[in-house]
Amino acid sequence: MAMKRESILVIGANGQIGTALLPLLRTQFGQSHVIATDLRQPQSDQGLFELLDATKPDALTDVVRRYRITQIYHLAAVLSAKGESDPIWAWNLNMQTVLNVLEVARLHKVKKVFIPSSIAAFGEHAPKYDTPQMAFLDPATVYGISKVATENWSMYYHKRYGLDVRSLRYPGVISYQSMPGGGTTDYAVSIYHEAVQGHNFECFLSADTLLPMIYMDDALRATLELMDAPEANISVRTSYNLAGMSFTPAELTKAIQVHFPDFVTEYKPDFRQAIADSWPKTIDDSVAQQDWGWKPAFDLPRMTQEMITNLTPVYQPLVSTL
Ligand code: AKB
Repeated sequence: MAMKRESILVIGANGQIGTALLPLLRTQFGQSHVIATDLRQPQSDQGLFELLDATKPDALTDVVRRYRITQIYHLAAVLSAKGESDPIWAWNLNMQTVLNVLEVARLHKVKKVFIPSSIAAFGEHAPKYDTPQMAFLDPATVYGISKVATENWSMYYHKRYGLDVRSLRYPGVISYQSMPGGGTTDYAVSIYHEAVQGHNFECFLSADTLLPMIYMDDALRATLELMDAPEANISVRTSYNLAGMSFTPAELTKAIQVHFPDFVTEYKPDFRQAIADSWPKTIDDSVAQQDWGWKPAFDLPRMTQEMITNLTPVYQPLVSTL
């Protein structure tokens, strides 16, 4: 297959989504056409990398010009739980990076930009079940507020300047490639790490907290399918609702017990419970289905099988020497 002559910039490449997305982008566009950037060096170096603080417009401009960037994936953000420890810092970091990306993309005629949003954009006054694409957005966290602002800025840049910005409202993303940091849905990743090590798990949400989640393979496929969709199909310029599956910590524990019957979860809800309670329980993503054919492939049992299969070898040497 002939490589597309694009030059792709990934901001926040060491994060949960960036780590898993980079290999796919490098396969699709070619090793020398994907530039990974982050505040810190990656743990393993697999391609072009630049240190970049995306809060600095000059530094971002320099990378975009030097590599003649045609597409930007902006994946750096302070997540829901961490953002609450320092709201003004979280707001400044999330918004400065978004505004720099949009403005530098506009000035340097970048063809396409991806900036994710989140289920955290919803709050108290959105319906909790089958939350629709168009719902009232009154988020409870600074992360959620920054995502609503990001959605509106993206739509503004599209309407005013014709910038092709695309976005998904990610549910909690579950993956084995790296640990997420600072999210409320992160319990659903940590639980697998404990289970494969033969440990029990202390959950910071209550047993019956139903939340929308998605397996990383589905989240990445959705991202690439959205970015590949013809521009004429994109009817939503704020951010698309995206559904994978919804489950509670108790249901996730049961799915893990199919593989590890002695596995036990203890429940000790903390401040993250109120954040989870402010979010949707299930998502209506019918607009994404209609516009660009979205359909998830992973349910809870299939994802659990994959997580355990991929994480077991990571801990095998440790477990067998105990
Ligand atoms: C978080 O929990 O903050 C994130 C999200 C749902 O956007 N995983």
